[in-house]
Amino acid sequence: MLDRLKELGSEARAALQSAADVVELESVRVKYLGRKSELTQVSRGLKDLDPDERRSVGMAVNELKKELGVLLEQSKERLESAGEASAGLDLTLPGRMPWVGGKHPLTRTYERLESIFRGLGFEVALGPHVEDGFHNFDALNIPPDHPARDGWDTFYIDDEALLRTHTSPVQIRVMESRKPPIRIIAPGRVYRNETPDASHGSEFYQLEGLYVDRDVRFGELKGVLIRFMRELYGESVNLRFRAGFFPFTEPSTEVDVECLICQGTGCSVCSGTGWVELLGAGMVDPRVFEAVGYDPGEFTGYAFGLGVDRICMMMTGTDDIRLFLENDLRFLRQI
Ligand code: FA5
Repeated sequence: MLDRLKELGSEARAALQSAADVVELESVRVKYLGRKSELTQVSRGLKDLDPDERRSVGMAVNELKKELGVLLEQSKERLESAGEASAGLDLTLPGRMPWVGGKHPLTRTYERLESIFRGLGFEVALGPHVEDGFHNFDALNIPPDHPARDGWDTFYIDDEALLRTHTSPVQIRVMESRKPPIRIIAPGRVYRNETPDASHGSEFYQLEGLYVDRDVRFGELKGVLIRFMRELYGESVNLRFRAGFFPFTEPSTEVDVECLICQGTGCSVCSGTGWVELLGAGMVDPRVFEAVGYDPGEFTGYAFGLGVDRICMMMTGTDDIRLFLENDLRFLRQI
């Protein structure tokens, strides 16, 4: 009996090792370890053997069952992983890096602007995107029949409500709620019903600045803007202050930066001029002070409004403003 068990063991080991797949392995298991297998029959017949033989054969049967059980598991693991590999899972391939998100270039630009202006003593104020005619126009010295209203192509929601066309209404809201001295920046999205092109969006970001106190002068405005531009673009940046017109500032100026996309040689972003307009500014008009209840004889101030998208274009070398709102990851990843 013991000799037969040895033979059976050798046969079973060979069969387990040579099984070509899990299906064949299962039939090997049934043949050597199943309920009708020879080994099970021997186990069942143990009770008919004399005590000495029963003990030695019993031990041999148990050891063989245990060994074959272990071999069976090992063969199963080997065949399963080979099956997965042939089904397309290659464990030796390098892993895929998870995508890491990042801040949008406009957000990063705004954060840079905010940090420069905070360093110059300005605090942040916010206002609503849906405005009324008083704050967006009237209080800024733009009455309903004023031709300057045409300069801001407005999206009206109804007779009274509109999408703000600039961040200047935040100036009014801040002055209505506080007394000078005031030194704020007001960032946010603005909306204009105009046809987009490489340097014009129909929705874009502005950053407003307002400083009101006694005896504020134009020279301070110029100094702050030059300091800001140099912090942003470096000491050697070329700027141009042009005379401008805004109903809410007098005198007014518009500030251009030499186009950093073409280095001033002319391209689609600067419309071939070599210069890009970045902001409008000026001394707050006395009529604006009157609209918010300040005494223009006592207070003076300056205000400015920057185009954040245009600044971002110059900082990142982007030659089309529309790319910022398309959210094409192939573009955003390059910045
Ligand atoms: C204004 O909106 C004034 N509120 C700015 C101001 C504030 C003047 C305070 C004086 C005192 P303007 O329309 O020029 O002005 O816009 C200001 C800046 O926003 C521009 O210099 C430009 O950088 C940017 N900008 C204007 N229109 C667009 C547009 N369609 N797309 C992208 N940026 C624009």
